[in-house]
Amino acid sequence: MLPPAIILSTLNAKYIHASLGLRYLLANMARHGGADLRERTVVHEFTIVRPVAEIVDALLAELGEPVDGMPQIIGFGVYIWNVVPTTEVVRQLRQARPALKIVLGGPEVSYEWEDQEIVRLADHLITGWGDVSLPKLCRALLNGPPPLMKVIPGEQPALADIELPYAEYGADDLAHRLLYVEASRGCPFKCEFCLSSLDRTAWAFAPERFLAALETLYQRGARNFKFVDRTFNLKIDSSLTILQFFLDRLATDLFLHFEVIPDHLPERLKAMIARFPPGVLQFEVGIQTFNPDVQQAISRRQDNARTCENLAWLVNHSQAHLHTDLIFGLPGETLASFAAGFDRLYALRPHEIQLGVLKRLRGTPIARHSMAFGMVYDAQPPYSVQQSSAVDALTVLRFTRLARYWDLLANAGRFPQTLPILLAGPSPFAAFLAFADWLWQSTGQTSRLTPEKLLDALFDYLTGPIGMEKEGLRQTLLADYQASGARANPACLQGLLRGRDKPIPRVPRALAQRQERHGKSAC
Ligand code: B12
Ligand code: SF4
Repeated sequence: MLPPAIILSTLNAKYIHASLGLRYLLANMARHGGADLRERTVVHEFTIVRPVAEIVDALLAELGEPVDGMPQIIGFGVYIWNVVPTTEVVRQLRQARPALKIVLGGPEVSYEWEDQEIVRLADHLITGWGDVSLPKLCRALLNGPPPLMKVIPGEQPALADIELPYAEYGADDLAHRLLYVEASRGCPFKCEFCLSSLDRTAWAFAPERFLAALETLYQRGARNFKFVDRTFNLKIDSSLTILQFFLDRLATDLFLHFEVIPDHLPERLKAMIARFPPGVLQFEVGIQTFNPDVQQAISRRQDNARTCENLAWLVNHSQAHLHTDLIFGLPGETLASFAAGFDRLYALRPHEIQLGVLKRLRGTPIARHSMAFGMVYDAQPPYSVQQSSAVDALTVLRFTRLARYWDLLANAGRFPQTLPILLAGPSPFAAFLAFADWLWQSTGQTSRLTPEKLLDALFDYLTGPIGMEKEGLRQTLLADYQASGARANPACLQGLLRGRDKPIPRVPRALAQRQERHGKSAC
């Protein structure tokens, strides 16, 4: 058998994330390149934790021995999470097989690519959409005439001219991975920290075609759908059509994830959301900031009052699991104004508040504020903000630790009874910041903090600096510990856990289903 002519590859953030982009490229090889191209194309995905040498070996093995006169192509999908190791992979492949044609694409190399080492090492780069341009480039590289340009702006066809990729999800993907699906591309909004702000508008795939593809996936057993649409609730008619599709196919293991804008939840959408049972819907709701001056500076249009009303409705009247996001370090945002925003959000009790630090993504318009707002960003991916005129470098580090601890203590859902005690007072943010500072001083750790260490730390902090009574607190911690299903023996619960012979049953679906989420830079 002939070795593949084209390998499509990428390094995913984790195994659970299957690359939707590569599957689009594969699905469009026949239509825009030719049936023969499709037959000779394979997808080979890795994760970013895999050692570079192993990735290179695996790709070389897949390419087989070079055959004279038979060109081969590798295309890499380059993203913020993989650009560093992918650069190394490309460097080593270049050395091992100088004749190999290396083509790049993906958001991380679509803007400000002039200074990127990975682009220098590659033969070609397609910026933006690759669905049509990659098959055409491969055809030219394999059959001539050779392309004249190294960097090719990706063609953006009508969505009707793009083959849908869902048949490319294999049985393993269906069984073990998140299935990314896309009802629309693009975003009409202009939030300057976000790459989608460059899109100008959103384009929707024809609903019949999209739903037919979902139906096939569903019939094949798919139950876990993660919509990558930038704003699922942009056009309410299509949101309703999609939700109705799933309402008609409710199954105990159905799970749907959507990114939504918080200030657009008309009654008919609410009515539909309310019909879903617990455990099915998960909404990722970007708040980012409640500070109107900051919102204006970064061109984020958000009605804060309506946002709060809608969140309150979702928390109190729907069964959807709510992930909310805040970004620290936006131009003009101080620690105090961020704290006020956090307190406002926390008061609404969403299930999770993800705390992210601003990143200056390549191509995003937020760069225009760097001078005026004293923004300093890390030059290395993910280009996190290091300081601004509103927050100094130490405050950013202090916040980063707080965010980590917040994830472990609050978002992980392990301390539902103890957390409100810890956050009591006029400002939950201030209370948590004080705890985070204390935890850092007493442990010097932000990782390897087991649930038991955290529990003992909470006990020491609340009975020490805060002065709470020990026995009552022990009972609260015990209840949280037992409900979480953990089975070790924290020091502060010595004597209380004896006689526990049976494993304690594992808990709420929401906790069990907690997954890595997008966060921060979306909606
Ligand atoms: C799924 C996803 C993730 C997953 C990871 C998925 C994976 N495969 O591992 C998770 C949740 C882990 C994630 C995390 C983050 N993400 Co994310 N994520 C996405 C999301 C929602 C969907 C990607 C997708 O499938 N898109 C649909 C496909 C069709 O588009 P595409 O991937 O861009 O592919 C097209 C082109 O790029 C091109 N193309 C792709 N590959 C190739 C290869 C070749 C050879 C060619 C020619 C062309 C080409 O052709 C494709 C078809 O047109 C996008 C937003 C979006 N809707 O796109 C953000 C997005 C990719 N993420 C982004 C960011 C910023 C992050 C975070 C930094 C956010 C944060 N938490 O702060 C983290 C980083 C994680 C880390 N570990 O460091 C940015 C990208 C920035 C960048 N320069 O890469 C995006 C664009 C969001 C945004 N609007 O700003 N993310
Ligand atoms: S943050 Fe959301 S609403 Fe704003 S531009 Fe990005 S995708 Fe669009």
